[in-house]
Amino acid sequence: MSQIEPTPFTWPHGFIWGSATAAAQIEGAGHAGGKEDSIWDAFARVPGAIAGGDDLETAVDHYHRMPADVALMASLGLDAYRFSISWARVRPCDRALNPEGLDFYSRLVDELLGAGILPWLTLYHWDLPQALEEKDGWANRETAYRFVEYATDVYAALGDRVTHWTTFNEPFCSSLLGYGSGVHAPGRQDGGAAVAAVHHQHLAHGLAVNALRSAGAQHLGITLNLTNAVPRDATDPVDVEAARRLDSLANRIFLEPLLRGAYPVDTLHDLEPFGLAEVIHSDDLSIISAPLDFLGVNHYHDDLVSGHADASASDSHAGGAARSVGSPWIGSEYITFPSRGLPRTAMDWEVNADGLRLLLVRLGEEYEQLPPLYVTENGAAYDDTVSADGSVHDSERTDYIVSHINKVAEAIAAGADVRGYFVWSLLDNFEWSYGYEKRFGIVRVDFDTLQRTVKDSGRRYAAHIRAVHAA
Ligand code: IFM
Repeated sequence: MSQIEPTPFTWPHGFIWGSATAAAQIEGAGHAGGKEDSIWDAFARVPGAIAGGDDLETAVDHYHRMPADVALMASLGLDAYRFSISWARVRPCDRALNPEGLDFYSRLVDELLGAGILPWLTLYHWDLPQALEEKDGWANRETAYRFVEYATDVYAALGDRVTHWTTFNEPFCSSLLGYGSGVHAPGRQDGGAAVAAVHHQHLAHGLAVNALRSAGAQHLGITLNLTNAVPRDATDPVDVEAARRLDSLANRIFLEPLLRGAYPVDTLHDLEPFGLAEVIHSDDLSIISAPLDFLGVNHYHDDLVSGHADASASDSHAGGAARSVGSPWIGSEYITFPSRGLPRTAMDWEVNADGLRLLLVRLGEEYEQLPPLYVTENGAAYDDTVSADGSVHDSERTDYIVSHINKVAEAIAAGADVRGYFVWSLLDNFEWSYGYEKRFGIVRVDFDTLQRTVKDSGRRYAAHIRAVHAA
């Protein structure tokens, strides 16, 4: 039995309730309809890279089950569905367009609109075409220009029907983790490549915002996974320094170029050995800071941080993988994550709903140019049990979601301009280097039969949406 009740709250008019997925995690059809390898297909072939040796070839077969999945979304009463486009499906071999791949997304958008669901499109959720990685991927500035060509193609095909466009999802993971600590595709461990990837993704974002804006797009944004880096002991300079470094590399290296047109001075200094200054060309930051219509915030947990090696470190991580303490991109010998004794999800992430409230409020206080916020991902993995009758009573996930929604309400009451909430995820799916081991869905997927079953958390979320709309 879940324990936590929604706090009575008058949600702002037009507040969007949605759910999110990503192409690589759900679509399958890994090499069908003209799609070729993304970096994740290639990474999955590296022995030991993915738990259980899992791959993305079938995933949860959304590619073939799309109309039924949209019907499921409609049955939950979702206002919006946040999905991503597979670049390797649309432009598989670097530059040639694959009309069949694009057509899948066109059909998806029509299906969503037919069901009264707002399509919320993300252009890049980590799955670079392998053909581009073979030309040095995001470490190569040219990839930013290829991204704009791809974004322009997608806009030309869908811009008549899709209103909300996100350039990148969690660039922290696809740059620093993918190129620096190697726990995400393409699995590189090269501090210089990681720092170049950050900057080239920023550039790709800014160029795409300008291109899509010129083509007529009106709701353009980016999604970041942000954390509160809380020093374990605010009077201990070692802990304070560790928190500063994490804040620099997880938050400000993204927020400040995008919102203020400059890298933080301390970040530039920390990353000097990795050549950040050298990859920045003269007009880049004015391109990167093109005005945004929204900022997506993904949040699962925040971090208590220490600079002491013995501070009972955990492996929790903001955004999808175990943190590599002391890996080249972090530029710090020790950043550790002491336990606060809070409950943990199956990812070993602490449950601290108040961290979401703090983050949303803090962003508004710290950034004068902050556009409206959307919580574009929030949710939890737990080891679900299927009852004899096939139902899934996922009370921990239900409580997690309700408690975080309550904190979004508190943040709005405290002045944060939050306009939507998307639960991660609609479906159990491929959780990157964890393979199919971790279940985030509010809908269970039986990975053998691919049958979908709405969990209690999905029913509760649907009831919440109904109640808000009825109020
Ligand atoms: O599954 C991921 C998603 O792709 C990006 N944000 C975090 C989720 C959970 O790890």
